[in-house]
Amino acid sequence: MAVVATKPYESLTQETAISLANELSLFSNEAQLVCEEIGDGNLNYVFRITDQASGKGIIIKQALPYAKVIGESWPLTLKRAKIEASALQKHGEYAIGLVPKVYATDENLAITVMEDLSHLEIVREGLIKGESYPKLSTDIGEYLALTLFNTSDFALHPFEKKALVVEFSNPELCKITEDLIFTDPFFDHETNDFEPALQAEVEAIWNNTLLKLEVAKLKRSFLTEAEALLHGDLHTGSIFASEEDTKVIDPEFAFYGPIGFDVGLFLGNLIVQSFTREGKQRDVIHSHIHNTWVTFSSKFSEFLEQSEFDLFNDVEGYDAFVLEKVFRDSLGFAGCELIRRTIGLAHVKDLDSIENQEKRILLKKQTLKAGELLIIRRKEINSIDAVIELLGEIQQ
Ligand code: SR1
Ligand code: MG
Repeated sequence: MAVVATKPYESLTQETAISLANELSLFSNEAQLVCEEIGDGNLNYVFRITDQASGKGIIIKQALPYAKVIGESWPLTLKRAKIEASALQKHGEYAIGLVPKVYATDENLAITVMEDLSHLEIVREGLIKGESYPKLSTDIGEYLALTLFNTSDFALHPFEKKALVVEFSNPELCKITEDLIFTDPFFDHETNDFEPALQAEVEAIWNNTLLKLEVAKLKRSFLTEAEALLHGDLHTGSIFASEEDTKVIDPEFAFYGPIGFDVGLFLGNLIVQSFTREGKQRDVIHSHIHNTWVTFSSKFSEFLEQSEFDLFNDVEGYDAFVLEKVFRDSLGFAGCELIRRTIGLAHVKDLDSIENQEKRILLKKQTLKAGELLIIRRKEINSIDAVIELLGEIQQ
């Protein structure tokens, strides 16, 4: 992989992105390159460069020195581009075929040049249209087990693991999560954004001291537990898929944190779909919720049994203890994700695109209720089936 240190930072344009692709010799001399900016996320530019002659493409993703969703008033470190490229490579060592290939990086320009995944679709968009992605939960369950186990103390020498903790120190992006997922939605904060019809539910959250105590515990886990190299933002907008293929993108929030955070964010985003769907369509999502946990936990426990670094892995009950902690953390983090995606700064299209106001508000209320119950009851919910039952009770 080329690591190029070229000019000082400047925002790419479609023209300069093509020049860069030529400089990197990623296309033949005969290539007829065209470029479009396709980024629809909150933070970065994404340029797709295609050779019209061969149809071959690449992606150049560039971090902006501020959060695109807010503007220049919210400055943001460019170091996140390096974190993202390094996390794609580290996770790609283990989750083979489940992350895009990185062709080049340039720290000065804050870019990652990578595989074009245009033949796939962003999972959030597909799910909203009713796609079922039959391989999604098996692939993501495996991705989670492979990346989280292999970057943890269960798989690495303590020196190697602690060096990675330093390499992936990502304070500014973590602060976004600390604020937007764990703090602001639970207080009357200016970043919050909710429909007036939810005022009573939102105020009930702000006044719920039991809920806030549990969120404080979850935030403390996020702040202090350096268990594994997380993706850090594993929602359905960070996954490309088709019927056959799944690729996890966008790990710019990567850092060493609690394993349940990645699992919980993914489950939380599936749970949103459980609310927006009905009948058999909803059953598809419930199978994905079930299968994500079953695939992740069975793989993780298989790996744990073979771990060379933890002499306690044969001790009766240890495996169950580790997985129970991850399960309960996951439920709590999923709950926080559900609440922040409904009333915080960064919403999800799954809910916001519902045109019928009555229906949209009802589903948002249900989503908030699920978030609250997952957080508060996470110590009593004993299985993934019990999570699905809880959703059913809220949906009645
Ligand atoms: C200002 S960033 C808002 C959200 O977008 C990212 O994808 C993360 O989920 C973050 O919380
Ligand atoms: Mg993102």
